[in-house]
Amino acid sequence: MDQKRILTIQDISCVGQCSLTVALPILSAMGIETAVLPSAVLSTHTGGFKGYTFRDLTEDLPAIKEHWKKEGIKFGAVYTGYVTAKQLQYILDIFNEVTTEDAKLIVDPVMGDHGKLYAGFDQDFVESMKNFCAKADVILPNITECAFMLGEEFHVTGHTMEYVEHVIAGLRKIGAKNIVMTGVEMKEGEQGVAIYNAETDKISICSRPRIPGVYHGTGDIFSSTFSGAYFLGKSLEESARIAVDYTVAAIKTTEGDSDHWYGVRFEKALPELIKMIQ
Ligand code: PXL
Repeated sequence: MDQKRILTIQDISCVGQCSLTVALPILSAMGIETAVLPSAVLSTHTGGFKGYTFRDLTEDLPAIKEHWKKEGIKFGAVYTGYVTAKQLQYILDIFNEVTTEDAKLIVDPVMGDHGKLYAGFDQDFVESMKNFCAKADVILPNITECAFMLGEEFHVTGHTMEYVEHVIAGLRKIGAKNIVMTGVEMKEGEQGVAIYNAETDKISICSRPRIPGVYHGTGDIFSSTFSGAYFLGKSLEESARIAVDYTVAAIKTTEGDSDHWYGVRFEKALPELIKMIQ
């Protein structure tokens, strides 16, 4: 069986343009066969809607893995997003038992943004996620998630090179290998990512002019695009650059559209993504 497929594990927020409803179309547009494992099903995401439903699918994970094993199904990479603490061990079992030998584990440690943890996440989860990140080939935390994993205060801006180096050193101490930190603002009016390449032991920065406003779900757009480009064999730095450029293109589709507060119209920018990876 052709095993060149990626597995992404995160929730389905039925409405809200985040997690699986973003990852699947992005990876598909990049020409990648994508298998999905929903960690939970929510009526909407938790970032601004009230009274959402939440169906936890944790106990389905082991049986799903057993079925894939029986069928001889394997994955060339696993990319994880919004998951629960108990699922982390099940996900490691999946990674150990149903992936090809050279498979990569790409972890977006989804748990917070803008200096706060998302609803339902606590310090215990942060500790579990730190252990999980140590098993990953690449981690994709935003600056809030970095601060929580280091047990430090969150800085909105003023991310000097010394600060970036300090955070990367802290994450490496936890056991992280390759790191792409998002939401880095080193220069006034710019925003981007800091990339630590474990092979070359070098840090590089990729930034673009900052688009004012708060745009929900852009972390998932970034991580999905990064995972796709990396799975296609592009370098860490090139994958991060493509992901930055597509995220910016996706934000531009929704710039100034206050009616569309819950996500960005990334679908409109998919033709640009297809061109970017050619
Ligand atoms: O975008 C991250 C995310 C994923 N899934 C759910 C969320 C969020 C952020 O709020 O609520 C359910």
